[in-house]
Amino acid sequence: MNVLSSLLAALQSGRVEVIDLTQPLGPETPVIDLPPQFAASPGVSIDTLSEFDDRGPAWYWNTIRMGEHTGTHFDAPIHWITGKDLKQNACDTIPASRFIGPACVLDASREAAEDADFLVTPDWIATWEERHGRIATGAWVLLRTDWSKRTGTEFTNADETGPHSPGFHPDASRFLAQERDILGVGAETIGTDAGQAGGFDPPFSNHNIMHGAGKFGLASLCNLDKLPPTGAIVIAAPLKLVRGSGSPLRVLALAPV
Ligand code: 23J
Ligand code: MN
Repeated sequence: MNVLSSLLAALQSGRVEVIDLTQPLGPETPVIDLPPQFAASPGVSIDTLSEFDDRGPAWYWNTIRMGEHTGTHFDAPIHWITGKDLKQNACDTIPASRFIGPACVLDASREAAEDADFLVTPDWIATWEERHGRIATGAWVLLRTDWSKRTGTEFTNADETGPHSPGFHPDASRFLAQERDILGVGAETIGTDAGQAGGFDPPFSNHNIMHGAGKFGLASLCNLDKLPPTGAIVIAAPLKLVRGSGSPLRVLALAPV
């Protein structure tokens, strides 16, 4: 059997399962809360064009309106000033082969439960690699924090000092972007940066460093607790928006059962 017929047989017999890493997308979807001097991301709005009525007697359909960076979404390098002049940096120009890669799942759920501002460091990644092997070529590096199990104010987790959610220390973003050959990083939080990263050097360090290196981001993922540390494959293909800086998308993992 060739590799694709083997894969199909494994999917159909249940030896490989499809895990949906995507949150529902609708008017209730939370959006990033930036400081008031910056443009706000609008929430999702959905308006019905017709629903088996005068406007369309046999069909139901809606219009959708939202920011590119809403819900479970993809960040392209063109999103950030550091990646704005790179080649093939937008949703419509990134080669489709770069949307699929092996998943490395970094489980920081225990640390994030103890400290909402927990940051992955290069040392912490070294410990992960001692246990699970070197981060694979072309990997999607997914940070499990169980943040997707939170809702409402627990998810945003803001106080008078701003949002508090886990993420990557700037040195960890640099390590992953420069010392490993990855597609990008994914997080369960509203964006790929830690809640407090607006005050890091550089601000929003993960965006700054990853996108400057031509790497991608995946935000608001879920079900990372259902993935093995290594061995799954992730498919994360954004809409082919012309000059798109990002896009909501369906993120799927293929995992051995
Ligand atoms: C704009 C400014 C800052 C951030 C973001 C967007 C995101 O997190 C995003 O969705 O890319 S941190
Ligand atoms: Mn984004």
